[in-house]
Amino acid sequence: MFVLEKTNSAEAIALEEQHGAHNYHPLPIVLSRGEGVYVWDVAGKKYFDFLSAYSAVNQGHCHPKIVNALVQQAQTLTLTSRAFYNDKLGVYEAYVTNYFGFDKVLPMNTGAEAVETAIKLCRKWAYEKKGIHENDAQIIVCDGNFHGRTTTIISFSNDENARKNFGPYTAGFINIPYDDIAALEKAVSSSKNIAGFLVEPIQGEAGVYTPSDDFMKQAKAICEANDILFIADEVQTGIARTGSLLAVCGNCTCASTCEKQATYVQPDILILGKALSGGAYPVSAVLANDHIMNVIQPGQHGSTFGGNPVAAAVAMAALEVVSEEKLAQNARTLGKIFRDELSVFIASSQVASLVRGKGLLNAVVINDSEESDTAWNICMRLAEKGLLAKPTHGNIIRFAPPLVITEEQVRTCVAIIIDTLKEFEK
Ligand code: IF1
Repeated sequence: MFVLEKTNSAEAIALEEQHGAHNYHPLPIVLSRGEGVYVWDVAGKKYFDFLSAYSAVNQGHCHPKIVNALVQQAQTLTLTSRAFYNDKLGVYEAYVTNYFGFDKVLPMNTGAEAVETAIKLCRKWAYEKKGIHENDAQIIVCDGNFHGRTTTIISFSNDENARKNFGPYTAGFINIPYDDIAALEKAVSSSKNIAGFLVEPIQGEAGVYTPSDDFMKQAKAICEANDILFIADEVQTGIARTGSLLAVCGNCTCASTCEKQATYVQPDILILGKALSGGAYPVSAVLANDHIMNVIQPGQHGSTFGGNPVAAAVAMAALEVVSEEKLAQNARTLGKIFRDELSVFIASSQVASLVRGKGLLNAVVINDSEESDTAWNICMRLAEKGLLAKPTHGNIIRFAPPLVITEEQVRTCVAIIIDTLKEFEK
């Protein structure tokens, strides 16, 4: 028997090493508690969490309102399957569709499942509404994309690590460069079988790559003109992370109910996950209007856990927290401070070459090759100083704290980051 209280870091790491598949390479930090912007390791050391479980914990760790919803519902009814109705799902469906301004939602659990759902929905719509011949539908996707890890999704990834030796791959996707309107126009006019354009408003995995300001708007216009579904994967960028409720909202802090509709690009299909539950439970969703969503009929798609009462209760609480605590506004204001402060340092830095991002989804590009271990070493040193972040693509460090962070905490953390980068100046 393992005595949990005595488990120290080395033991915890050794257990994972021996008994778990080696599909991750974590920093050697073993966490055992979280609250708000903080997490603690097994030795009691406190850290600022600048990963937020890849933006799932936007509302902060263990938010009491979300935990309370989880516990209350878990003590009442956890799972019915969709063979029966439950008294929470409809309430949640009404809430979430109103919140984001769509007719209908299809509830799933993980981000990848929601992306799969969107792909299936788009294809079915293409055959039954647009009149594309069966099995001929093509979906345009972008180079550098990250949409999850299912067999179909990795089929259109360019990340060799994510893709190699998992074939044969699913057909039906056309890759174009990201943030390239001309390439989109060319791909759209190359075939009559284009059903959809699947895109991340900011590419997270590619290193927080933010497209030009009007890319989303122009892409949407091209889709509209050609009867192509604009599918936004906001699994990582959505739910206030980038300083607006959705990254496609541009400068708005609320979705379709917002008065500044001018900057809002309404996707035909919206994909959400991660922070939809505040990290308390796997909850994802696909939103669309009736003329699209109604192509799915009983028996054609689903999930044992999708739309379960715990997920419904948790997601409602998580979205309430986002509005009540004005997290989009906070992300926008504090993200600007974060980038402004770091830019001043980076202007004269040899080790960091750029800070980029939107709201509180930011990244610092380290002035070294992707193969170098500089970014990793910087993250190890940041951890020693009480700040957790993780490199992506070898030389980029992503900084994405919970959105409940305060201005004072942001300034403290910027100082920690600058002090650490200084240690690596050549
Ligand atoms: C891993 C990155 C983040 C996503 C978008 C769908 C999904 C994701 C835009 C799938 C998931 C993850 C998963 C995580 C690493 C990660 C990630 F580094 F790859 F880019 F967040 F920053 N669409 N993103 O970003 O959602 O099925 O995982 O719930 O290790 O795979 P999921």
